[in-house]
Amino acid sequence: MKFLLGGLCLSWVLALGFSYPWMKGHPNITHDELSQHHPHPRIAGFPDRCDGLGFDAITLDEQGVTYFFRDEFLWKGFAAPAQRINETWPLLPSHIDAAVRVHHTLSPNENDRMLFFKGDQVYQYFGTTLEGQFLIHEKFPGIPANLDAAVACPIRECPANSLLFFKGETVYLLDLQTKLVKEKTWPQVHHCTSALLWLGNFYCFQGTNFTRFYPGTGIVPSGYPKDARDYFMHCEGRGHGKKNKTSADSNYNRCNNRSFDEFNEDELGRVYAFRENLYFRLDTKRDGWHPWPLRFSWPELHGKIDGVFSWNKKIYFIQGSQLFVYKAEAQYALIEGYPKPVTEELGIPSTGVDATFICQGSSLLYVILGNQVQSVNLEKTPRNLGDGFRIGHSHVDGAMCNTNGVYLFVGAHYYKYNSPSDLAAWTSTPDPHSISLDFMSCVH
Ligand SMILES: *[C@@H]1O[C@H](CO)[C@@H](O)[C@H](O)[C@H]1NC(C)=O
Ligand SMILES: *[C@@H]1O[C@H](CO)[C@@H](O)[C@H](O)[C@H]1NC(C)=O
Ligand SMILES: *[C@@H]1O[C@H](CO)[C@@H](O)[C@H](O)[C@H]1NC(C)=O
Ligand SMILES: *[C@@H]1O[C@H](CO)[C@@H](O)[C@H](O)[C@H]1NC(C)=O
Ligand SMILES: *[C@@H]1O[C@H](CO)[C@@H](O)[C@H](O)[C@H]1NC(C)=O
Ligand SMILES: [Ca+2]
Repeated sequence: MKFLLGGLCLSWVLALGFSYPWMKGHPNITHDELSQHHPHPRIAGFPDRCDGLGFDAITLDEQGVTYFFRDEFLWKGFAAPAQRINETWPLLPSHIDAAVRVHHTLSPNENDRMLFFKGDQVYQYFGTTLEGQFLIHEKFPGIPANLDAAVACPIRECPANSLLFFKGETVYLLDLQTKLVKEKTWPQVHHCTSALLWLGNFYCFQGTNFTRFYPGTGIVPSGYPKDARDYFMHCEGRGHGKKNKTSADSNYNRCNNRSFDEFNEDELGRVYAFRENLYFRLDTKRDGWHPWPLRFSWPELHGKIDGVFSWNKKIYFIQGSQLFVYKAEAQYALIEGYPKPVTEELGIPSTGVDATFICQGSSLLYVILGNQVQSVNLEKTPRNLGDGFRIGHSHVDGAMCNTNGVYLFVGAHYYKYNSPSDLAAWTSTPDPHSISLDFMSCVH
């Protein structure tokens, strides 16, 4: 998937030969095959996904493989040729209306199920096993038959685990916990023929066109619609393979052992790695990998981040002398008045910050400058740098604390300490580990 005008395209990434786990869905396609910029072979009697006719439904399965459905066919992943639906799901009808992978972590019997909608019926599968067939209005009271599209909105992307259904002008938001249905009309998102959540981003497809939207508001950022053939698949003469970059030095290549600027885990469990103007989402790794521009989540942010931390349901970014503070709800929103000078806000220097971290449940912010770590109690006013300590690294790129401990990121490696006090009391530097192997799921 691509975003030129500040991004890259799937076919371009494939052309650069990103290693296999970059995305799922083509386990039988080798690295070398992906490196060649050829569209998939056509099979007589089977449709070509590049014909511009769009899809009946798109969804991921419980392993993170994306499926595109049309008529009695499906395409598995982003590059494979068409096959018949009944080869994978023998009892599923053709010409489905909508498909969705349910996230319902509080209800294991419903979590990670695939639901297929057709007419007034809903088919529930776990993997390829049909678990039941229901009437839509019985399983989901308030949701109409003959849907256009459906997409799941898990708790990290929506205030509650929800399903979004599209029919004509209307969007139906079903809260899976309370079973309440809200109806919305979103002027920019309607008549979706299929819908998809991929690595934290929501898409409404209208035929081969698609728009990205925010599920809380239905707002579409500028630049849409785009043509799915340039982003979600590999089509001859399409895509954007012309960028003058090599995979070896590209910021986009998460596996090249180049440094990252920062890492952060927020209070909703969203984990990010930041590199220049891009971020990777780590908690969605089972669904694949893709670099996104910062503005996809934080429209006001551009360029290298010096420090990031989450505290009090907000996410804080230090960029040079400026501090950006966002409300960290399902969708991030810049708090009015920001950015503000970091020195006034946090009492820390306006230059030289290499990394910041805070451990959940604590209000003690750690600021790393060179080999010095100093702390600020965010609950005190005025905020001032407290006592510091030295660490055994002359420079770190980024730092993060989560329930497992404190991680310092230096070049291609990270060093793990059990706690801030463990870091303060260091006598010898722990063994370096590979960021690309342990954080970015790269295989070598
Ligand atoms: C990969 O190909 C082999 C042989 O062609 C097949 O048995 C296997 O099911 C395929 N794996 C997947 C995940 O499609
Ligand atoms: C799938 O459908 C095709 C066409 O209707 C049929 O020829 C084939 O036998 C079916 N395969 C299975 C596994 O049901
Ligand atoms: C797709 O988008 C283009 C503009 O980018 C528009 O001209 C075309 O009518 C759209 N097609 C559909 C099916 O909405
Ligand atoms: C690509 O970049 C290289 C080195 O920066 C340069 O020599 C070359 O001319 C560029 N190619 C194109 C097509 O812009
Ligand atoms: C990155 O580092 C890992 C671990 O040291 C190594 O196995 C791998 O080959 C390196 N990758 C590249 C692209 O240099
Ligand atoms: Ca549809």
